[in-house]
Amino acid sequence: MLIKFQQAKFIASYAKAEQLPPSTCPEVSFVGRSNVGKSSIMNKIFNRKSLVKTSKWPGSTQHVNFFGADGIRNGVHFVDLPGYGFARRADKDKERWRDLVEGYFNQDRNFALCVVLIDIRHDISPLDIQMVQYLADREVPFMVAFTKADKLSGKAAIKRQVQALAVQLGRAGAGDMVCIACSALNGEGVSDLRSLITDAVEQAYQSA
Ligand SMILES: Nc1nc2c(ncn2[C@@H]2O[C@H](COP(=O)(O)OP(=O)(O)OP(=O)(O)O)[C@@H](O)[C@H]2O)c(=O)[nH]1
Ligand SMILES: [Mg+2]
Repeated sequence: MLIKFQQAKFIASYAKAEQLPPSTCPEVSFVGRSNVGKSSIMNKIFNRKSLVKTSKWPGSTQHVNFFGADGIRNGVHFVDLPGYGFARRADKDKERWRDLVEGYFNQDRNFALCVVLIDIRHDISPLDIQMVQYLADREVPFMVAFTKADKLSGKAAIKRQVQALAVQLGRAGAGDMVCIACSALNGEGVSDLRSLITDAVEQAYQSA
């Protein structure tokens, strides 16, 4: 493995988009509904228990958190973003989410890959569709990871559900995209995620 995922380090946490430093290497970001497991899958990718802060309660990640890993050219940054669709969230919090997430993607940055996480047990939500279309509009390379695959029983059920959800995304006009199942609990799909991330970062270096 080129990228030294296991030696990833916390870099910094930003409460406002304008505090973000210019990007210095390809960035891999994680987006999705609040509580879908963004921070958890990052820990699993890094093979670390709690480098990235997670919680049982939605709204755990409130800032844009940067992590870094070496091993590939000038390195790679991983970006943990706050989640969307937290129903009880106040308008002020929603505004902050918009400022942070749209603020991040609106900047002129080296976007290698955005991993959109969607719970494998639920239908695709309008917010997921909006997110995917938003990334497509901005030409940010992205893929979809259906998470919490451990909650379904058996490989056949997982495969069927991945196909069904991919069809839902396709029907919504989201276009073609890589879709995989993963789990932060049992590690399913994590090695595939690591290779997809590595390829995307290499691609970003080649096209820079
Ligand atoms: N069974 C199972 N639970 C998971 C998985 N991934 C995350 N969880 C649980 O889901 C909850 C939320 O996980 P987080 O990683 O904090 O979710 P998040 O998407 O970062 O949430 P926000 O920061 O609030 O947007 C925690 O209780 C996790 O233990 C998974 O793959 N399988
Ligand atoms: Mg989080």
